[in-house]
Amino acid sequence: MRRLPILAVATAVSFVSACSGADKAPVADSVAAVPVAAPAVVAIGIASPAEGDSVMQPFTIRLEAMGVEVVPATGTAEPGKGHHHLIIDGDVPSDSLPLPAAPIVIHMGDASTERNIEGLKPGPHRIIAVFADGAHVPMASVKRDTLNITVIK
Ligand SMILES: [Cu+2]
Repeated sequence: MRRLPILAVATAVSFVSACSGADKAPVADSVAAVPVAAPAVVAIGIASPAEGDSVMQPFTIRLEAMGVEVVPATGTAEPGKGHHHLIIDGDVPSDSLPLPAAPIVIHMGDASTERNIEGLKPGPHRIIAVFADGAHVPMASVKRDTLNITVIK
């Protein structure tokens, strides 16, 4: 008869510790549910027009940047900072030299993120968006974007 209370206490203790263990489980679950930061995306993109669109001139190219800061061109390279360039109907001249001031290269050194385009001949055109540092050298770590459109008029 004397052992019964001891057994009851032991049972109560194990119940409490089971409960406290159960209480901790949701905490562990909520910690696990905290979103883990995805790998940083470092890229620029042409938000509009959309790939394959037909456009009438003038039209506006809108750019977006992820993982880099768009700043005015200063002539000096700074990590993680740069400005947009559009290359129209041509290839990127060099991956390691400054983008030239050429008719097919539009420098957006004022840190703008959109540009009105006109003067293209009707027909298909390819536009490459390239992000370059303050010295206009393409940043290899920033993914580029290519847009193919058809100019109607
Ligand atoms: Cu530039």
